[in-house]
Amino acid sequence: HAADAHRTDLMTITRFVLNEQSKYPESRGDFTILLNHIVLGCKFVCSAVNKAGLAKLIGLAGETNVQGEEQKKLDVLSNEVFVKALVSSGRTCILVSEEDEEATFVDPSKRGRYCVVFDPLDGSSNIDCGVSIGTIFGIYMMKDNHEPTLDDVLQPGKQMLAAGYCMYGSSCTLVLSTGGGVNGFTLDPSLGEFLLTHPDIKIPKKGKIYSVNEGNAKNWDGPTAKYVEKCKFPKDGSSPKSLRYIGSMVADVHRTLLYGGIFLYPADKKSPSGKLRVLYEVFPMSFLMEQAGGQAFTGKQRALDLVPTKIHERSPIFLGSFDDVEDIKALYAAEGKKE
Ligand code: P6P
Repeated sequence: HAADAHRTDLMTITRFVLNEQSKYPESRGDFTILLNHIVLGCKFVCSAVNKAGLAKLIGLAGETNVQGEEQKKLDVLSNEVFVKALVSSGRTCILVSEEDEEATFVDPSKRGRYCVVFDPLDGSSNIDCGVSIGTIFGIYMMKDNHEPTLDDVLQPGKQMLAAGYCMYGSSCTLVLSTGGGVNGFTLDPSLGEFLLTHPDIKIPKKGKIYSVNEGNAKNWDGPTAKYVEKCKFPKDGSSPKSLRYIGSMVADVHRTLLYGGIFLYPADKKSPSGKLRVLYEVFPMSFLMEQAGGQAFTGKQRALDLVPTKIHERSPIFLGSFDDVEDIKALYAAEGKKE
């Protein structure tokens, strides 16, 4: 009867955030308005992603659609939707998107206090084969109303007020933290509302899954290679971990959050800073992991302590169950002592 309870509780994401907001009497509801616009973007992208296959089928995608317009690629469309939704919220001042080389500085007439960093459709190369993809976002708040500069978004992840992702898969699930734990909401298409379905998510302290692209093994550094070896051939007589790697960060992180284990995108000889982007992939997912009782490590430091110098900077990342990340931290520390 849990589903019925959700129906009668009707704990929508908007009501949930309003409840959170009521803890801050001085707040003027700006964050709730901002979040509502992010939720609107997610609903739109969810509908577009679900139609993508159909669009291809009836010849809408690719060259032109029935109106003779050029059918936009989903990641370009998603980016436009989020930029428009965030600007029109009147609550943002800087936007950093994976899709845009430069940051967007919102016109003073529409400016608010929040800086939003986001990947509008991460993993979009997986759309054609139906693998789950997602939107990832993080939110900083300007300390005062000085003229915004890039420095206002080149902040360590621990300065984020909130972070989340929306996964477009068999269902549309939005996972969010505003600093007081992690909650998951599932879109009920018949209501057009995200309902609370995963209250207070906590990641298991230790997991049985490791998640890495083994195809890069030739290029790994010592500690990563040693750690993966330990997962496959444990010396302490415990059973080997299972490998699960989807290749879409939102899907791999969502499974890690719910089932436990560790997700790794290490540096390697080809990409010394790894592949994943600090502001709108590493930071939001690290924020969520810490809020859920896990941790996130770059190979050198706590991921949320990293201070980015460029908006599209990359970093290696090891995140997930507290004990599993602790194990790889020990291997990097031992390596550090040797140097
Ligand atoms: P690789 C998708 O392209 C992405 O940006 C993330 O979603 C995913 O975790 C990673 O790249 C996969 O990269 O090199 O393993 O294919």
